[in-house]
Amino acid sequence: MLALSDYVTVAGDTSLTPLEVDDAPSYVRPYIMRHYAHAQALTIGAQTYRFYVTGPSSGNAFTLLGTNAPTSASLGVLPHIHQRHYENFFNLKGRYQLWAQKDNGTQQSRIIGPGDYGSVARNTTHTFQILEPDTEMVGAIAPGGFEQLFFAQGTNLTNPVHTAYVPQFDDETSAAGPGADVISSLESFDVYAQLDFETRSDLIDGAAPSGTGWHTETNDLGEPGEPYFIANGWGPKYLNSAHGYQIVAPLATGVQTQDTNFTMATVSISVTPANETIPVWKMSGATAFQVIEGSFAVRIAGYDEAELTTGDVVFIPPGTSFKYWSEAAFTKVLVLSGGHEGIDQALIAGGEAYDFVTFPVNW
Ligand code: KMP
Ligand code: CU
Repeated sequence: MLALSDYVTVAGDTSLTPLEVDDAPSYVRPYIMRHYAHAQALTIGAQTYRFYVTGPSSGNAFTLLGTNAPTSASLGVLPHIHQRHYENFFNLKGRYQLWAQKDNGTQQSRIIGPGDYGSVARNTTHTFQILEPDTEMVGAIAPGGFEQLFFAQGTNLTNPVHTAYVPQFDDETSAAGPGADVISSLESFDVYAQLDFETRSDLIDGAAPSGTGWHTETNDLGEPGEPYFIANGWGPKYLNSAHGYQIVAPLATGVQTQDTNFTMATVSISVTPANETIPVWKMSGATAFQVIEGSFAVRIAGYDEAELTTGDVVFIPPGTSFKYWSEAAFTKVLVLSGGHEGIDQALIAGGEAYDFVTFPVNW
């Protein structure tokens, strides 16, 4: 039996449970996970996967995973479809190629560089290939739980150094994912192999088919169910000026994700003006932030303030009060939300259309 004093926190510690964890919790609670944390790291060929948010840690809202891998001469996974999961591909660093094709639609391919995004709705054939030595793909998959596939496929990695991926001294180690026999056996994990899919290689200026204006023209969010791609800075943007400046660039909204119940955006945050209060948020859905650049401070009700830098993740359960601000002149984060009314949508509703990726000069 616990004595009352067991519940009393020591001086200076405002929480019963530390905020920082090494693996995604098995139940819904606030937490911070550092970039390259253990995060149930596993390898599939040359790729190292980490799971920053999982089905259990998010109440099945979404999975947030990181894939670090070297340049590869082959596809990272054989072409496949998911019937239940919507996959969002973001690039934290390096470069990869993404292919996506819906039903009998045109096969799309893009070179996805830092800050670029590709949207792969359900029932879209897709695959990818890693193109640069220091590449990190960010995968945001809704609903949560898709990580079970990787837990079943991967080899657990012990990595006290927290190295991004395991150096491959052996040319025999396949950069590719599972073979045709294995990928065809994964239907219980919502993976349906599309072994007849032939990846097009006729890219011009990083895109196929030609004429998409990739990285030269603006990108819109797509029609529901259709693959679409948003180059870094080329998508729609909104300026929220309520407490300092925030530029919201939506990547997927309820219009696209529909009943997979998810939204995703980047938010660029200025310093806080002198004498400005920092607002308290309480969202109805799960919220996760992953830092892309800068220094992101967060204070969750009942916990000490925490400081996050590139790649670090904070997860905030529905109905939990929190505030955040930037400790750097420019901080950019990826924001994932369960439901259709995430913090990205709230910031857009309180903002106005804006054509720039940088803040105005004056308050
Ligand atoms: C087998 C698979 C998948 C896989 C790797 C495999 C799969 C899948 C992904 C994926 C990887 C990175 C992301 C998003 C998705 O990898 O189905 O950011 O979607 O070995 O079946
Ligand atoms: Cu997939």
